[in-house]
Amino acid sequence: MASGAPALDDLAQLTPTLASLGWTERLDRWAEEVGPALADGGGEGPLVKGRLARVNRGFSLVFTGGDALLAASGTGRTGLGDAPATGDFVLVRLDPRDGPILVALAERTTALCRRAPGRLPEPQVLAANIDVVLVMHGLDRELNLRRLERQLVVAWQSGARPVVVLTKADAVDDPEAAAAELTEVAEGVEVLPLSVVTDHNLERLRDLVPPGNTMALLGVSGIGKSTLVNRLSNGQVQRTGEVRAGDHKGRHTTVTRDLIPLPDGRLMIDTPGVREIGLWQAHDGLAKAFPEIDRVGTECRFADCEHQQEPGCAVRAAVARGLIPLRRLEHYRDLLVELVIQDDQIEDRARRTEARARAEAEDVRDQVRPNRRSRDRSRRK
Ligand SMILES: Nc1nc2c(ncn2[C@@H]2O[C@H](COP(=O)(O)OP(=O)(O)OP(=O)(O)O)[C@@H](O)[C@H]2O)c(=O)[nH]1
Ligand SMILES: [Mg+2]
Ligand SMILES: [Zn+2]
Repeated sequence: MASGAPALDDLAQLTPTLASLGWTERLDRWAEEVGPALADGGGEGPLVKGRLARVNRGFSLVFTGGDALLAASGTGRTGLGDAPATGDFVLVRLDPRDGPILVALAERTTALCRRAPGRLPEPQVLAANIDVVLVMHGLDRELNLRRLERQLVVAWQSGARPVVVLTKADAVDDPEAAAAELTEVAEGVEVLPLSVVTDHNLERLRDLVPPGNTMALLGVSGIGKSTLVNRLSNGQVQRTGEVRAGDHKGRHTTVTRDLIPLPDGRLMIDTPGVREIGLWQAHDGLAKAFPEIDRVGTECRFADCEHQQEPGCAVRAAVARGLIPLRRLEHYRDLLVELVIQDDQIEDRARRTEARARAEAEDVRDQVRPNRRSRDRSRRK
């Protein structure tokens, strides 16, 4: 946080009620349901409702409507199944001895999810319970269509509504022309050139996102995610960083995922820039991000046609007739292959986990059996 900037927990005062955090009656019913079960679990102390504003290693900042508190949230201590994520609706127990502990996560309505970095096929939730994903690109650099398409797959898969934001509109002569170029790759998605220098389209962004909604910001480092948060906060809330002069690369200024309430009643989840976002189980998102291929694909001879060499492929026919650009089909196929390989990896892992569990169960049986025999023998005596 920049010096003089309010700390994230000070911003909690901008959401004086649970409702202003996005808490709903559905969540009240959930809390009523799980509350008694948690009490039976043996813990002591009252339960408090809230929303996760930042997840640190072992501890999370929780907004509770007016105040913020720091709760232990390491899965080891809390017994939570899922890893908590920024934007989660939660219950915190105020344990008289151990202090606040995160004890329950509500089922997410939406989740912006990527494949976690590393070898194992695992998901990582970047932002939970969001209404809109701002897929952001900077007009100060060349537009990378493949990156945008990949991000749109991830954004659609979240269940929230994607909006493409082209930042630094003041850096080019004709930002609307840049937006118009994207109609082909962003069918059904609003594309909004935006500038925090001239305030171009800030009102339009507000029109697109009703107060009370939560937006997640997605994009590479240095494109102005945190700058937009600051502009809409009317002040310095997030630290921002200059881009490198030569190649306009950012410096990875933001390192945490933060839920930031805005004075106008909207909420934003600022995220660290990611260069290439890994897909996680995103077949639906792929269909929504490539709607023209999905539509024509229903006419392929085989229902599981991958539009490669299969006979009777309507998509390749549409490409041959110039109705779908080859570039679109090629990228679609690359992303599909990535997802199919991932499906195999997940299945493989599940199979191995099951085999290991079976082997362990047999081990236990082998260890128990001699004891049982000796007990039987002693009984016979
Ligand atoms: N000209 C211009 N510059 C902008 C605009 N928005 C952001 N910038 C500049 O872009 C640079 C990077 O902005 P940040 O907000 O730190 O970028 P970020 O996306 O949060 O980057 P990370 O936190 O590293 O992921 C800063 O120097 C901003 O002043 C804009 O609308 N116009
Ligand atoms: Mg930032
Ligand atoms: Zn096909």
